[in-house]
Amino acid sequence: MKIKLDPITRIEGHLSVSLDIEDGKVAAAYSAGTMFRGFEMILQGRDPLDAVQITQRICGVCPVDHGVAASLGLDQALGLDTPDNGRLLRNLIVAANHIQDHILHFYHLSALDFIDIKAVTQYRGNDQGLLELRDWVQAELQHKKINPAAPFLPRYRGTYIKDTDLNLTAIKNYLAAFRTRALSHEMLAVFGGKAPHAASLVPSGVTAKPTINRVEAFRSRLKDLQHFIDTAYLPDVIAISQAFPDYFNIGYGSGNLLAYGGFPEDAAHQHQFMTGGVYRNGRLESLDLSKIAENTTYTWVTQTPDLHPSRGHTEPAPHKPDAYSWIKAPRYDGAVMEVGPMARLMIAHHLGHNPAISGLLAQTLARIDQPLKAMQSVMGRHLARALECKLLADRCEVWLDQLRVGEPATAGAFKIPATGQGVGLTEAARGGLGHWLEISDGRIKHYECVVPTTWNCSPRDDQGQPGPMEQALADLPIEDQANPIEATRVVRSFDPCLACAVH
Ligand code: NFE
Repeated sequence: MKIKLDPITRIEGHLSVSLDIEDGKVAAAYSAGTMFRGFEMILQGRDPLDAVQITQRICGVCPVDHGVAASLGLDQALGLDTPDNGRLLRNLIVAANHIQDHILHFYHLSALDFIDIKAVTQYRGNDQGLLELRDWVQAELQHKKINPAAPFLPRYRGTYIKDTDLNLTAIKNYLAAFRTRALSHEMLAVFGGKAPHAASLVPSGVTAKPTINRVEAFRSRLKDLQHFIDTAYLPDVIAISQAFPDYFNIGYGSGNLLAYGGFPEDAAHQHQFMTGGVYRNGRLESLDLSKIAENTTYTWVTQTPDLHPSRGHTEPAPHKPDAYSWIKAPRYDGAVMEVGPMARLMIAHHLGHNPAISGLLAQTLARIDQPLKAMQSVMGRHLARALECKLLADRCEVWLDQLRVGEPATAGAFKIPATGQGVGLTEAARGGLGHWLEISDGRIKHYECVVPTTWNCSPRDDQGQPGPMEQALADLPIEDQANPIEATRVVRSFDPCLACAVH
C-alpha cells in the first residue's frame, strides 16, 4: 500500500511525501521537492552586491537569513571587517525574523494538527475575532464556506485535544499570533528598512544607523513579543506537549545534528550566541566545513561526483532515471545530518557554553518530566523552537543595550575586487545556512547555497541512506491510512521550506 501526500499543506513551498505502508507502518518514505528554481544559475555573471538582494528572494519566510549569509560571504571575499554596530544590527534583524517565523510555524502551520478547531463552536464570549472564527467553522461544518480563505475543515480525522478550555485558549492565541507576527516584522523593519525582504543589509553591516528613536521603537515591540512568548507561546507548546507525550517518542530522524553557529557576540565571531558544532553517534565534534559534500544521485540535476559547496553544480536534468526530487542531498563526512532549532539547542547544551540555554532547557524538561533525548522527536522540535524564541527575545535586550547610538553600522566605502572567494555561514530559522561564492572579473562566477531544508528534506544518497525527514517517518505507525495525520505531524515538525530547499 502506498500513501502519497502531495502537496503537503501548511508548510512553505511544494513538498510531496510518498509512504510505503506495510503492516500498518511506514516501511519507506520518500521526500520530494517538486519545483525547480535555479537561483544559483541566476546569480552567475552578476554584480556580487546583487547577491544580498537576489538571494533574499529565495524565500518569503527567511529572506534576511539569506541576506545575512550573502553579506557574510561577501565580507570574506571583499576582506571587510564589520563594526560592532553592524554585527549587532544583523543579530537583531535576524532574531526579529526568527521570532516571527517560529510563531508562524507553531500557530499557523502546526497547531491545528493538535488543537481541535471545532471547539470554537462552543465559544460563548464576546471576542470579535473568535466569534467570526466560530461562524466560519460552523459554516464549514455544514459544508458551506462563508470565507473562501477559511481553511479549517475538512481535516484529517484523528485524536485532537479534548480539553475545551485548552483548545479555546490556543485558538485565541492562534488569532493573537497574527498581530504578534506583524509586530515582529515591524521590529525587523526598524533596522531592516522593510519586511520581509530587508533593504539595509550590505557587506560589512547594515545601512541603518542606530538612533535612540529606532532603538526604542525596536525595544517597545520586543516587550510585547516577550509577553506573548511567556504567556501564550511557551505555555501552549508545553500544554500540547503534555497532551501528546507519545510524540516525544515519534519522529527521531537521523540522530546526527549539525549547526554552523549564529548570532556572533564578538567581531571575530569566536563566540556566538548559538554555537556551531556537530553531534554524531552520540558525541560532539568540532565542525569541519571541508567534510560537507552534496550528493545528487536521486536529484534531477546532471550527475556529478559528490561536490563540496565551493564547487557545487546545478544543471537541471528532469528526465534523470531513478531521481525523485529537485533537492540535493548534503552530507557531512558521508553522514546524514539534521539541522534546526532542536539541533542548535542540543549542540549548545552538550557544549555547555551558555548557561541561559542549558538552564532553560533543563528546567523545561524537568517541568514536563521528559529526558534530554526526548528532544529528538516531533514534540522536541516544537519545544526547541519555543525555547529558542524566548532565548533570542531575551538576548535582543542585551544586543540593544550594546549598540552605540549615532555611530555607523558599516565599514564605509569598499571596492569589489577582480577575484575573491567567501563563505557566509549563519543559523536561519530552520537551521544552518551556508552560501559559498566566488568572484571573477568583478562578477559572480560561482554561487552555491546549502540550505536548512536541503539538509532536512534531502532524498537518499548513493549509499542508499534516506534523508533526516525520510528517516523520521520510517517505522511510523499509521492508524488510519485514509487519514495519515501521524505522518503530517512528523513532516511539519521539521518546519520544511521547499522554496528554500530547492532554491
Ligand atoms: Ni524558506 Fe529558510 C530558513 C533558509 S529553510 S525558510 O529558515 O535558509 O530551508
